[in-house]
Amino acid sequence: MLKRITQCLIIILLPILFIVGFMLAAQVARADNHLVTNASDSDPGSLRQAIADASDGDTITFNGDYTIYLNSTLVIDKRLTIDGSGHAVTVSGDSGGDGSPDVRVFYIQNTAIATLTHLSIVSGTADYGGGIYNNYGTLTIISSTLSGNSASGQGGGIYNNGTLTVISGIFSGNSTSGQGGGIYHNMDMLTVISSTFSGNSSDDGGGIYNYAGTVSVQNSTLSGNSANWWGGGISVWGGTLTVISSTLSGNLASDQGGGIYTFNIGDTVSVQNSTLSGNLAFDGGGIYHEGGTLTVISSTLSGNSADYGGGIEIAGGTVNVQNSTLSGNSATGTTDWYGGGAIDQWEGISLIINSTIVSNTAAYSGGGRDGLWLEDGTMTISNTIVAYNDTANCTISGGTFNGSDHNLANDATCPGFINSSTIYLGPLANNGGPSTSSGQATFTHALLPGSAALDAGNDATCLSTDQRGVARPQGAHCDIGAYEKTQDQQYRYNYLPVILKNVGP
Ligand SMILES: [Ca+2]
Ligand SMILES: [Ca+2]
Repeated sequence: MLKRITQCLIIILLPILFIVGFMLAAQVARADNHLVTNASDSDPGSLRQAIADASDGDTITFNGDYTIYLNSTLVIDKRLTIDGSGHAVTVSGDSGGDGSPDVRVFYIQNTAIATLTHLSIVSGTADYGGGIYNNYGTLTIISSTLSGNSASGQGGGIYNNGTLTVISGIFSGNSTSGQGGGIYHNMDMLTVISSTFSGNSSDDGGGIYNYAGTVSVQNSTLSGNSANWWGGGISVWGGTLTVISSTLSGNLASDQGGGIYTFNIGDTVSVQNSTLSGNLAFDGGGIYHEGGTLTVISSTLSGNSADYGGGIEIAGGTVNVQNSTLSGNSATGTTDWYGGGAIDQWEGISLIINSTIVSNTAAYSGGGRDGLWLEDGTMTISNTIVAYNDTANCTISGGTFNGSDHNLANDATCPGFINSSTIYLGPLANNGGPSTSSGQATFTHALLPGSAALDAGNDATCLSTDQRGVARPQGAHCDIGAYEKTQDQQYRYNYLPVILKNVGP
């Protein structure tokens, strides 16, 4: 009987074992590794030969540090990983390495699912996508650098038509005379995570240009990028842009939108837990918004500068500013056209809730226009501090201003506001909250003991947390502004002088 059972098991199991063994062998075959053993562009052992030899699903690695000067573009048309980890691998579009770029580096076909990891992609040049052209493929770039690539048309670093994911990427010194110094993104999906864009340049969208696609920028830094016209950091023409836990600093647009430019009526732009600082433009130093919907949540705009709209220029559409801090922005234009240190609203609809708008300035020779300048459209404000903005917190020269819901100013220029001389605020500082790409939280102005903003908000209209994520209300009621003071902080501030007194010799 036992022998019978054993025979049966063998008859059943053997074919299964054969099939499993065959599948494993096939899988091993599908995941072949190809080793690049030299820096040549055509010999056996070259990257080009490895790409030609590779089957779908294979991986190419390197056995040393190589700088590969391409004589023509490398084309990827299959599922393939090129992995330079463990070595310094540079793939250059400069044929002959004579310092003069000649060809695009990578072309990704629509049949490709490509991963490029731990590579430097440099000195490529083309009409579209100097470093990489993604022709409706799926491309993932990890821990790689694109630098010094250029395009005469669009996309200095990358022209992307497909699905592109960039993780821990560095884009530096890429350029185009058209749109998208770092990346030109067309229609599809672009996700940028933990990456840096610096010193990229274009006419429109110094760092990133989004044409009607979906773009998500997370935990990333865009600094020192520039545009001859629009969007020093990022430019949006239709589509969706979400900026989360990121930093846009020191970007320049010679016309509109130093940090971000958003123009089209279909735009949906959201800036969350992010910092825009020291960006510069002619119009809209931090952000220029003309169409669609812009939402700024739990973010700080500081030290941005433009002739008008130092922090934000609202030229149309809808703008929501929630739990955000606009501090130390400046409108530098002196003639009658200019002003709006924090915000200039030319038209459109704005809704500002639980925000702190302080220490902004305008150089307008007629005086005023330092904080909020409403020229037309509708501006509705609640639970917000607009204070210490040089000579005038609000300048209303047109439109409809709704300011009667628990707002504070330290002058009488904002209709409906409570005019208070006791809005005690701490300096712009890291007062906690979720971390951003800078390694710090977005900066806020703390409420100091005795501030008229404490427990003076409207519990029915205040937001459920403050800029830092602290739940509202703390104490009896919501506080006014972007910062809700906790009881612990009350204790610390009250007793700090006593402690200091006992520390001395
Ligand atoms: Ca060359
Ligand atoms: Ca409170």
